[in-house]
Amino acid sequence: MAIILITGATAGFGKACAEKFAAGGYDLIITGRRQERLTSLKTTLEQQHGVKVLPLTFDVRDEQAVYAALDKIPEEWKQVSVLINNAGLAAGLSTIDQGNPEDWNEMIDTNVKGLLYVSRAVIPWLKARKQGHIINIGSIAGNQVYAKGNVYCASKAAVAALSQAMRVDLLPYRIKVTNIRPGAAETEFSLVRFKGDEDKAKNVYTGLTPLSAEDVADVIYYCATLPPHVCINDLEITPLQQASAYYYDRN
Ligand code: NDP
Ligand code: 8X3
Repeated sequence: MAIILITGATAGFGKACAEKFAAGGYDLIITGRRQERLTSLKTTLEQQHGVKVLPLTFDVRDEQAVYAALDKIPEEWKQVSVLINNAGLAAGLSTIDQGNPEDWNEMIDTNVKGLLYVSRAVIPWLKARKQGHIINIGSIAGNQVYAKGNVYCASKAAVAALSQAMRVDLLPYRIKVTNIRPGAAETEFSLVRFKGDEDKAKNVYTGLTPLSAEDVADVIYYCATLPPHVCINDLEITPLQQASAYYYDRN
């Protein structure tokens, strides 16, 4: 059975993807920084679905830690079919002159450089087999900049550009590349953005039925299970009440 590697599987989209692919019978490599969550998810998914799950704990911003963790896994685990580059975050929401450079670094280091490091480690495995699929989790914010989103939006614009670049560079190897661009989805995303402020996080979804992590995982699963000759290059998904990054129809 094929192996799916998911970064950021301790919460949100990544965890929902792990559950969805495990239910489909796929073996999984799940990664994140919160080891206890990975261990608990491994136990649950192995018991519920009879699949094999390899948890790897590392920070995607740490280039050497990424390579050390991925290079040392047993050869049979390197037969990855799908890499889901999902680990990411928004930190803060401020005008461009007021933003905290530490937040900027965290977003660029995670959303852009972390995605590059993981891809650099995994692409040789896909190339060797002349098959595979890289699914990058971008955002609607990568195409449409909203007020105070500046650096987060820029990081996701970079994910869009890198997705196109991967698609072109990996074309001779018949490796699929998909950029998924979700709109508002209620996960731990806003809690992280507002540094644990639950009221601010809840307020993002007021008057709105947002996407759930499971909605997004369903779409990712669809993209990953199409026939071998079909590739979705780019896909935007929003709640019905969100027409763009800035137009909402709230109750
Ligand atoms: P969550 O906060 O629920 O999950 C984020 C995941 O990323 C966690 O598993 C976290 O694991 C992991 N992660 C974050 N930083 C690092 C790091 N430095 N190293 C390793 N893992 C890391 O958010 P979502 O599920 O919503 O977000 C997933 C992706 O989707 C992100 O790229 C986000 O930008 C994007 N997105 C989210 C949208 C939304 O509205 N929710 C919409 C569009 C895109 P841990 O903390 O354990 O390391
Ligand atoms: C997350 C979606 O629009 O809140 O990428 O930035 S948005």
